Amino acid sequence: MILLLVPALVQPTIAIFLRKEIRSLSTDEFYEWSTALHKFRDDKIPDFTFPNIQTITAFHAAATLNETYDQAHQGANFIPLHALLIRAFEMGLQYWYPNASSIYWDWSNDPSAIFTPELMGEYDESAGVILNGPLANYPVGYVAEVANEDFLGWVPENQTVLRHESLPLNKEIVGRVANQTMYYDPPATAEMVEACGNTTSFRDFWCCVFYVEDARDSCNSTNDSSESRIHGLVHGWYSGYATVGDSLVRFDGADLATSPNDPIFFLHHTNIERFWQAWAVKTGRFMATIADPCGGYDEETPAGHGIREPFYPKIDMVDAATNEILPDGADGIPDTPYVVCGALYANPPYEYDTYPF
Ligand SMILES: [Cu+2]
Repeated sequence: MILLLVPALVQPTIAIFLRKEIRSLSTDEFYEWSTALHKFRDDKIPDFTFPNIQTITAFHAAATLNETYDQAHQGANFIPLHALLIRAFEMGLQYWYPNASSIYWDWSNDPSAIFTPELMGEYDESAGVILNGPLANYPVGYVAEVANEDFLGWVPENQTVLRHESLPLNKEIVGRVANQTMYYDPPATAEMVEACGNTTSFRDFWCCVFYVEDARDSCNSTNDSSESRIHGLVHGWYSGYATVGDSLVRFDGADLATSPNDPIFFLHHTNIERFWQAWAVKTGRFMATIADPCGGYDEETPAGHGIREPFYPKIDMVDAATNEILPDGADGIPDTPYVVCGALYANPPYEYDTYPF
């Protein structure tokens, strides 16, 4: 007799679709994906939490610039919050092109190879737009793009300073100058990624993937090494310097808050999400339980990062009863890392073509 071991949390109720590396898409597939991206940017989807990409940027910025603490990055929320945004981005694309998915960029392998006229395009620093290819004219010089109603609608009234103090809103910022010489090439290696696969707690895992100066305390000193800088190194690599007025500023994704305005953000973060899924398969799903679907998420995180603390701004996309992410929520309960883990970590509707460890 053969015993099939089925993890208790996996509920195979949703059709599983595939997330692929950008370079493994056919020309037609990437063209369709890009067309959906333009539509998601320029049009509006009715009855969807994020009617366009700009609103994802706005939510991300508002969470980042929360007056208590950066709720998007500097704590354990970093993983589930970005996974939710990646899934929301994907749902937006799928509205316009049902076969779309969140494609990823494996930047540990010849990272420059995607900034070509066939794929993500070359970038015009002075104009702030993508010059050629299917994404031609997509603006990545972003500040003007977010200073609109869609953006401000997410931001609490008392939160008037929306940006890091060194990068005030409405300054002209240039978005992407990939492969700057002051960065490693590749920005992070497959070995560094693999090291994250060897972590045995959720805390060590997210700390390994994420790194900025301010997170050092919450990640503790053992993570002050190159292995812990992966996410930020890649942002810096593809953004290079940002120009703010007359000066050059080196910053995360050019800006930690508004980085989703460059579509490469979603490919980078889908890759990060791929690590989470790989870790789930390798370790986490063994650790995940009904009571703790995040598999060891540490409650002792900075303010705003508790596993049962609602994301802020509040958002409702997860239907906790079915463990599904729906376009406009279903249960009326603000989402938390806990329910996102239940939907995406224990019950993802997608899988990847390859896993890094
Ligand atoms: Cu972010």
